[in-house]
Amino acid sequence: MPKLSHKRSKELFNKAKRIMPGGVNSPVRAFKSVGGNPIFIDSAKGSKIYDVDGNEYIDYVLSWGPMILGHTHPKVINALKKAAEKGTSFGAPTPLEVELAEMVKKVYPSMEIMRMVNSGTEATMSAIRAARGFTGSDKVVKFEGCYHGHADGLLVKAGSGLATFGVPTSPGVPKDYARNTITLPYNDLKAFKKICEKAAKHIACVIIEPVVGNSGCILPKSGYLEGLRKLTAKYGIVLIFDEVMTGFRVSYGGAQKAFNIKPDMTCLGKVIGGGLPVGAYGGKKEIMRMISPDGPVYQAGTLSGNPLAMTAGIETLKILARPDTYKKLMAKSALLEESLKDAAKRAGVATKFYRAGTMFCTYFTDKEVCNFTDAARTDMDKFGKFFREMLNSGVNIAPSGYEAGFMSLAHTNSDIRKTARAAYEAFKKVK
Ligand code: HOZ
Repeated sequence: MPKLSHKRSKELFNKAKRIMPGGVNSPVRAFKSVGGNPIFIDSAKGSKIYDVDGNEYIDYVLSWGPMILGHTHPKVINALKKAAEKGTSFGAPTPLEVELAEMVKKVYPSMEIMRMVNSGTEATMSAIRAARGFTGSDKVVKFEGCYHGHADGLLVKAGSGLATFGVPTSPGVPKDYARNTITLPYNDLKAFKKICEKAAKHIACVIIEPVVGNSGCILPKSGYLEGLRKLTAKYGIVLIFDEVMTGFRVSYGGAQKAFNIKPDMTCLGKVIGGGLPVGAYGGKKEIMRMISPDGPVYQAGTLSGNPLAMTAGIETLKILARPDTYKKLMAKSALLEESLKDAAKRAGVATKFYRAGTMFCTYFTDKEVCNFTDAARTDMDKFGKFFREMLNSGVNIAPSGYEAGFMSLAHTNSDIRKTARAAYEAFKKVK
């Protein structure tokens, strides 16, 4: 297949490198671990994105998850146009934020009280602050390979953004902060039990991606999340589900619905902003009533509850609430799974494919991937080659073997067939 031209993207990347770190505003976008130059995007529609050189790609990055309806959904765009004409930011309450919060609570009843913020990073750091304020303890337990945004203290063994570049923990995080973060292997209940027995009174909370989306797509072993729930309840530790990625993706009600676990607190982002910058954190009344001005734990934001972001979220959730939406999303995701597994098998390349609802990942390995160590042992060189072949065939997957892929409502069976054909050719070259 002839190579696609990326002339304009290359020129822009060279320009960008002179003015931004690595030429990007978020590290994984720089393509460093997969080789080549990032493509600069001009526009997007439905399941496709278009780069500045006029190339078309079937998109499985979907802005790293939020575009579950597909890009530029007319209902979202029209509502945004109307909302923009009324004002883009007021720094004051609006009916929209109440409407979105009520819509979210309907699907995530564990979020009895919630607050809107501007990103997943803000949601997780604020949830942890609330848990610390509530318990009076400082320590946080997180799991290797789980990413909870880039707040100090959470950048410890934090999966994709760091793992892609081989840095387990970021410099610039004071040792005193990192000291309060206890990191354990994911899917290892014994390790968690041990730490509870040793240090429960110092632990404010446990934060977890219930399905790890920042080391590919790692599923919880049967009984693992239930075990965490039981132990945290026993020891009075706040259990925080970081559903920024899994929310509305693993199922309509997220991982908590799919695995039937009620966390004390939940963080959302991505999908609930319909492609605009949004995060939300919420949970049990008694914890959330600690937040200012109800309580003493301070957290604020000029753009929090922004009317445009709320509008995009509301329109997205309205469509997600339709009775047939998830049936369609799950059928498309299952078809992609079946087609990619079949392509790898026919090409004779060893891969493991994992899927949780509309999130998925292909690892180049013949061994099961149950935690970050397993993910790091998979063949990332093969992944890089596979990525480049797919891109050249017009299929955009995440530029890191530590990231998940996503399905949208806009993907057609023909997109999926084209993806499977491209994957078969790419798998043959990778072998
Ligand atoms: N590692 C981030 C998502 N899991 C990357 C986000 C971005 O570059 O936009």
